Amino acid sequence: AFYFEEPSRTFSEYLLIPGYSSTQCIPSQVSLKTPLVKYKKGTEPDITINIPMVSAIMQSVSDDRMAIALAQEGGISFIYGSQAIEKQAEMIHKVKRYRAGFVVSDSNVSPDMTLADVLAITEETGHSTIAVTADGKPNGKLLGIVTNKDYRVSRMGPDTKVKDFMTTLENLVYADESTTLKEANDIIWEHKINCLPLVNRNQELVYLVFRKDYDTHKKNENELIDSSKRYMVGAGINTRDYAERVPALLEAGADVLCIDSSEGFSEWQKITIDYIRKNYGDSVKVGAGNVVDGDGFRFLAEAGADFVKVGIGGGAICITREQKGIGRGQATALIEVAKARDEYYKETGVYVPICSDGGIVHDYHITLALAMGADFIMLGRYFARFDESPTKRVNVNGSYMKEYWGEGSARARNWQRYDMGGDKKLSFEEGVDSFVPYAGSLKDNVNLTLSKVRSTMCNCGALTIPELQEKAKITLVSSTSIVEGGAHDVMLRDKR
Ligand code: MZP
Repeated sequence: AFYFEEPSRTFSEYLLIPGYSSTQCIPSQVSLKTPLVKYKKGTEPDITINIPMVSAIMQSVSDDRMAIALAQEGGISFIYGSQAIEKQAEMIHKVKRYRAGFVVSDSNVSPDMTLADVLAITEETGHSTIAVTADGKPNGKLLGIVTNKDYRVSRMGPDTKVKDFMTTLENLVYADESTTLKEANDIIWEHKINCLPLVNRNQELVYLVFRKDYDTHKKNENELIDSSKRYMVGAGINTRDYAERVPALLEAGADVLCIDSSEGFSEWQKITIDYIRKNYGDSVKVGAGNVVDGDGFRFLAEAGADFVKVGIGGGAICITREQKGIGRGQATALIEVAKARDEYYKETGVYVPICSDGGIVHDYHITLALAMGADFIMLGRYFARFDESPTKRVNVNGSYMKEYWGEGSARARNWQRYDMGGDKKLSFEEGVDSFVPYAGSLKDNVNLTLSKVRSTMCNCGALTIPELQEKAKITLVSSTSIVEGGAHDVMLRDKR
């Protein structure tokens, strides 16, 4: 056997030593922008994120609601793959059709549908107005609109065709992409309508602007309606059903994929990446992992991964180390993989970002992970605590908690994540089912966390993540000094 000479260590065993900070080095000047996918020296990555935080590929963490909330803060979610392909694709689709600024609807009807069908759609979506496009498809040629109010007062029966009923284009007011939100609102009020269709030069429907939504977005009233941006979203895939799952996720609009596996140094991952490269070339971005050493990194980088995820056994809900005896302290794994990433860059001119996945307990662990070489961090427990996570909030002994369970638990049964080419089942558990303390909204928490990260970066004299990686001075701490790091030798007035 090969023996590593040093024990493997985790984040809590390290601290950062402050460096010189100039008067220019203030938190508001810090940029946390970071690459998500690989790029060649001298070029820009195709995808970057504005904050180095991504949410874990887990049932109890990343659904469409989480994805929208995190994208609004500048990060990205990877929607969990341990669900039916259609369901995962629908979540992706929901994120992609959501727009900042105004709520939009792309549920259209064709002129040949009946009024009963329209009423059902308005009830399901909660929108009182529906656009009628030539073939009923979103982004089709706009022919008119129909409202449920009109239908209710009409004497026409439910079988009446929309084409005999709709407000036709000649009588319709609409906006184009040069209309500002304020102008859109004025038109809505002037014409006493609920909804304003937005069309492009070819009179194809771009989306619908609703009156009620304006009020909540008054701050941006001079923004153009076509600047309402679509959010980015990622999706987990596995090494079994990729030939069916990948096309469906891409069709739904996924911006980036990630092979979700507890152990990524395997031929299965190469086969999956080969499939993507053969069918889509480099246009489809796919991350791979997880690995915990330089050999694993190089294997996945050479296989064509767009980023590589690092971490085995450090997740809050993970019992892989206990069950199988594999894994590595997260800090050591990260330091070694970062070294391999830098060597690979020197050799090939290709920078493959690395993601530190799991094991973040305190906010400063994020700063340490970045300083140790991570380009971005994947978090599960952290995000599971928020309103936006998909799980129930429950009262446990008088405290609010959110449910949080591992993908390798009997509850998630994500056997593909642990698949070694055997039976299609989870043979034994590698994760637990648990509660985490409820912590409120994602926005408040992420802002607080990142204010700490920015502040520490300034203490280290760094205004960007690469600068932090270059300048950081990191020290190991003894177990006695770890005790010294918390409040000690005092009696706390408030229980924390
Ligand atoms: P944490 O942020 O909760 O500490 O860790 C989240 C990470 O744990 C996930 O991104 C994933 O890599 C890993 N995970 C998810 N489920 C399990 C499990 O059931 C697990 N063992 O280890």
